[in-house]
Amino acid sequence: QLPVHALSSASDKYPKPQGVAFTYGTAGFRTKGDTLESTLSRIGILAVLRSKKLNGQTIGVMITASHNPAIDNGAKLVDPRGEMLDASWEHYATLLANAETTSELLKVLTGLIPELKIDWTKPSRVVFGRDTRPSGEALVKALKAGLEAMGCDAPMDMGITTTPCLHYMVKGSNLKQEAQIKYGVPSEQGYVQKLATAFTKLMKGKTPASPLIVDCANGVGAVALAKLAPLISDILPIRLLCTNTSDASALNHSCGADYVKTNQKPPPAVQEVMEKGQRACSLDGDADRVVYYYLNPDDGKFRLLDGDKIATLAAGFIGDLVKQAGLSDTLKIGVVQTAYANGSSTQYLQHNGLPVRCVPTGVKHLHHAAERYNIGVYFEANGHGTVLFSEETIDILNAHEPRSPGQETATQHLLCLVDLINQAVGDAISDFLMVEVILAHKRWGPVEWDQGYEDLPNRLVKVNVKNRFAFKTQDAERRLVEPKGLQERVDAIVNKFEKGRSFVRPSGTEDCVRVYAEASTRVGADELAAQVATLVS
Ligand code: 16G
Ligand code: ZN
Repeated sequence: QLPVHALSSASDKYPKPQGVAFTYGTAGFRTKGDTLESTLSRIGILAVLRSKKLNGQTIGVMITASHNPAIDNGAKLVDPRGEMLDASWEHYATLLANAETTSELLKVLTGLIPELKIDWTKPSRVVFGRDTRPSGEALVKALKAGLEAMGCDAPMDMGITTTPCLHYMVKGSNLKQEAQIKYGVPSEQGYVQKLATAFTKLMKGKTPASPLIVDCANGVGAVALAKLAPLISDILPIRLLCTNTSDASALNHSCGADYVKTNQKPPPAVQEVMEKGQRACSLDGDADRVVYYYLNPDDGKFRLLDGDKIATLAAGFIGDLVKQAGLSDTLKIGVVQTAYANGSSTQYLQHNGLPVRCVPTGVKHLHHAAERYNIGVYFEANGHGTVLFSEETIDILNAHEPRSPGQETATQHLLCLVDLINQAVGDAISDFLMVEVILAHKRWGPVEWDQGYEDLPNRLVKVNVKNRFAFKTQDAERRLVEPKGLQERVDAIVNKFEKGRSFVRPSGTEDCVRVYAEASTRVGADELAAQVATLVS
């Protein structure tokens, strides 16, 4: 059954580079773009297997390296409901990518098909897209070679698109016709239209907002916003900055969400035009992550409104709508964070009666935990996140018979939010539109939003170690179990600092260990991070 001949020639055309080991990690494969062709051809093979295994449902492949420099690239698979590839298959991705030769690849495949109980007669459907990186084109070619060799039925090329748009596509493609009509047309145009319509409905009767600055990281977000922004310009004027996608070296360079979060300052291009009190946000290179910020009207100081601030804003607002709709006994809201969430944000949420769960770093962990609530709000501090409404919740909202005009309006707002907020994965654009809706409804500017709680000073440091795999964690990465005895020594240091908290975890994307620390003062946080880092290195 295995098309040995076609697979051999595809594999010969894209030989695996020697002496490189690929790993399908937290964000799929990620490394220098020019080393990834063989990996992409094999992702093509795996995508077909995954689709056949799931009865011909559409699988997605996204080619991107997100916030990394332009020279990097990467790829990840998207499962039928628009979520990340099931963790149990990550291992097969790594296995295929590391087969040294064509014959080894065929051997691995020959073993996998019976092991995974794949019915070869099933159809396979795959949709793929890429960000603006120059290596993307060659990687698409390699991917197609793998897909074709496996006899994939007409794979769909979305061209240059954002990661969340690809996830939206995959989810939409797998819906039955009736559900699809409600969801929206599975195409880029369909997605843009869906967001614009929901946003327009939610902003009805609200005074047009003051202009929002959006830093597109010189990436694909600029392409997407060039289509969306004109549709909503009379409700929300958007000033697009860092939109240069023709100069590859500009991507994520001195701009973007990661720059802002890491350097705790606006990108130079934003700084130049930003006025005190004006709100701005920065996307990352594939537009699945967003952070807000502004300059304090009094002293001009930079103030970051990160993923934690977005989560608290969203959870508070949605919680109020649920109450106003008369559904607070029926619909339970929960917030999911990681260990990186600022301690103040967690305290603030708990104080406001919202249950909070902490899970390991990485979107897939947050997403799965958020699915357990009627309404699950999840954000990483770095700006990855979204709000999930369960199927049951959507049914309850649709069937709800409001007892007052107030209940009616709140219910309609909640249903519009389901459309505005990407239900497959976090979307920087959809997320900032949600923030804009909330600010407009509350008549808040960034200052009022920021007033909820004050972030504890914090510090993140990277420590190079001999073997990061020697560091094993538990309790959502908050405690080390190995190397033995190290956690006790971390605890002893932490105890010396007021409001001190610190944890050590191996990175899932780089060869290093990360140390996070927070304390009641700036000096304290820096000192705590430095002491724990010394202990680890
Ligand atoms: C990946 C994750 C991101 C996480 C980061 C942590 C996805 C789509 N991306 O980029 O959520 O914050 O890894 O990186 O899951 P680290 O393990 O190197 O600290
Ligand atoms: Zn990203």
